[in-house]
Amino acid sequence: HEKIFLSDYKAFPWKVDRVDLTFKLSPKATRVLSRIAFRPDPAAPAAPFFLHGESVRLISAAIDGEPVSPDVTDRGLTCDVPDRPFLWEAEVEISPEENTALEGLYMSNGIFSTQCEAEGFRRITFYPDRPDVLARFRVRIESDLPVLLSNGNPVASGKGFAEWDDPWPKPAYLFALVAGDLQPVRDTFTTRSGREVDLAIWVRKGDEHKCAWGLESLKASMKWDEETYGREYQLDIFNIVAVSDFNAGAMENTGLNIFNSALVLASPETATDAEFERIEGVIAHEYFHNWTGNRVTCRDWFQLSLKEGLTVYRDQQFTSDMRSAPVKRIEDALLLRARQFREDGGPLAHPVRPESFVEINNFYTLTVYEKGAEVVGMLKRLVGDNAWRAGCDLYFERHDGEAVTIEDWLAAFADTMGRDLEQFKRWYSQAGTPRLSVKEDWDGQTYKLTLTQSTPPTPGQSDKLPLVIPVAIGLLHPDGAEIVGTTMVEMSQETEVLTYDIADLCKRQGKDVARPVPSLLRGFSAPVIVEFERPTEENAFLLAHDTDPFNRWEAGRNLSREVLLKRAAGEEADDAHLVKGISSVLRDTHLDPAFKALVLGLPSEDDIAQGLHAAGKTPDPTAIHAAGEALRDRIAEELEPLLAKTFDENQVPGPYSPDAAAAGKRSLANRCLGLLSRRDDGARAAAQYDSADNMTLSLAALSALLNIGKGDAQLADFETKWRDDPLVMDKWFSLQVASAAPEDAATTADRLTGHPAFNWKNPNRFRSVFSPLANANPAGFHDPSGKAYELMADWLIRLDPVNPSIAARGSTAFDTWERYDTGRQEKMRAALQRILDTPNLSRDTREMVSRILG
Ligand code: B3K
Ligand code: ZN
Repeated sequence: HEKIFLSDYKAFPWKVDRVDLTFKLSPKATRVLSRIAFRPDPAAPAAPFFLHGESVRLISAAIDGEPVSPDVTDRGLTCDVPDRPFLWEAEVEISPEENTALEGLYMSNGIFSTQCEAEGFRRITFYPDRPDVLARFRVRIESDLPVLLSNGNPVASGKGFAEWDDPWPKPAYLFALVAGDLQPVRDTFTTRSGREVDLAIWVRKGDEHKCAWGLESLKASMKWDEETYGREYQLDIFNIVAVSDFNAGAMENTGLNIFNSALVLASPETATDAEFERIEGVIAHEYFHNWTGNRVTCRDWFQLSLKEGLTVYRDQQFTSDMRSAPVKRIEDALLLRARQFREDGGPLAHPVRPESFVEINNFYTLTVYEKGAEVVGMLKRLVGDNAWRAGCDLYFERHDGEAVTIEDWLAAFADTMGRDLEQFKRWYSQAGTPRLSVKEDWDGQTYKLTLTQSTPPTPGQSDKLPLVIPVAIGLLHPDGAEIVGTTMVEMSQETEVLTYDIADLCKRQGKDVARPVPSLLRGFSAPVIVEFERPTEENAFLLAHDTDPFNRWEAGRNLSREVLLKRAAGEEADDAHLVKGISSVLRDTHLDPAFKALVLGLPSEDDIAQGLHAAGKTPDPTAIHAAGEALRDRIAEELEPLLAKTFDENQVPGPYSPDAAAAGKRSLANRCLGLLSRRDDGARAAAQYDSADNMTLSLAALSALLNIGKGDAQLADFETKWRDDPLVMDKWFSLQVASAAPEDAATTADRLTGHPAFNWKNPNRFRSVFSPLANANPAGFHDPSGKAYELMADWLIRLDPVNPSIAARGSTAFDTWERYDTGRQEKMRAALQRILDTPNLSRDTREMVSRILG
């Protein structure tokens, strides 16, 4: 399997003027006829004529009407072509029904559907399947199915056929086709220039009542992009299709987004608040790609973060605006630290713009997406709001209709600002999570902060250079007031010293001169780890007084983290400050319930393992789990009356609404419920389960019960009630694995794979068991027996030939093996080796497992 390098990029030697495709759909033998107008591109370096093609059977090919016999391999074809514009025609056969990899054209539940990003179009027909080849597509679909959709505008239809024309040149990865018995749920949106756009979400019969939220979210996104970025939608139609077998979350094909049904369908009875928020965010994300990704696309797949990091950043901004900005920032930091820091600190670490890959699907990572979004956010903080908008405008204006690079993106800002961004660009090329160590000096008058940055070595990158890091800092007086408001320090050297004349500042503000308390990296202004030893009292002080909501939450987090890190390492830890801090937060009537709920959440077990490993200790997942359980018991015991009061006060009366205020209250009440169940034997949870009229309440109640070893009756009831709703059943599977006792986790997962509804070829269902095993139950995954490792390896080996990209993704469960004790290490390595030794292992999984093993 060959490695592809960024440095080897060469333009395609032909331009494509038009693509005409005819699909004669049939589950086992679909015929695809292509007519492609090629024209030599004198600006590109000459190379043999090569078209990608995989799992496609060539029936015939012709150039300008004359039959030709190309050389076909399992990766594509080469052919002698004339040195002038010519028409390429080919007929191929593909089998959507046998396509279990779910890339290219495949069948899901009787629906023909496509997924072409990144390299799926080559499974449909022979084509220069690369993002820098843009063309106008016209598509004819022949089939007896009632609904036949593709990109762009419908231009003709009749009995057994439909034709679509997409006037916007696009790369093949944005091609889409859907055919099936689907129902539309329709709406309209009027753009700011007064054009009416027809919107529709297409679903299977019976799911129509789950589309309202998706449509609301779509209209809100279209409006937001006009107001915030001045970006209007250009086509007359915007279609979304829900499909039940889908590898990713969703796909931004021009005018025809295709969604994993889990990320578009929602009703109060079947989806939780968190899912409503996620759906809103993903609908927005895919819509925002219309400008950042589709109209301005990537030159090659190494530039993936150009569209993904930027679009994630935009969807984060959207959610901040629709909901609560501080809460969203905390949620994003939680995800980044839990998943991206883990990736960046292990064998899979890679830069936001990788330099090589074997299988591009393996690079749709937390680093490309989430760290990429952080880099975009830092750029905005560095250039300021006005230059940000001006730079974005310039980027769109310059590059609309083009396939560009991260250099082009940065140039738009460099040119707007007249500022050099070369050093900033290192964020795209340097892997690893930077450390920012902070030292203080106080002489009674002057306060000095010394900031030192360093980035640890990562695979293939031993030496790191200093980055440009925006560090937002504030200083508090011990009386609780701020003496220096938030200041953005632009760090670019390895070490920076900041000096504050505190005596003068205090005098001018009429305060006693006193050593200040620093509030560092406010708003999580950069994706770095701050290394700063703070006395417990100071964290308690910041939890009570910091004016920056992120750091207020962070201070509480530091308190619980300190307790858990110590106890998980077998040391004593006093939790009095933590308990008192939580109690004050819960009593504070000015705080948002959603924020309180986040303060009540303890750091995840993986977060503690990460922290112990970083401190040079060997994490014991069993001990980490026990420490967390004991701390929850303690908090519940110490604060029972307050938790009960908070629970009662945050009940939301009336019909369900997914808005941020109501969701925040439910989130806080449900956190309280989880803790209270440890005291009331599940009485409140059982009552909530019985009376719940929405999924947020029933699922939280069920989870609270399972977590205290109860809930069998409710679990059975839930199954009976929802057995015909696969999206709800996914939650039923997940919850059991997530809340199993560590020693039972593997057995529970194993038993569930024997359930008649465990359809392992469906990605959502496969993940409903194996993702919580790998991510939500670390003590279970790392149970010293090694049973979970074995089970995971067995299933990845089984899944690999069927769906390599999901199997490869699943192998990241093992990417922390280096952290653990020899016993666990050996068992994990053995499981990985067994996967690697499997005959005919896919390119996807082979690349991942080899990188994990190092
Ligand atoms: N661009 C798609 C992801 C496709 C995944 C391909 N393996 C969804 C998104 O990020 O918007
Ligand atoms: Zn995206």
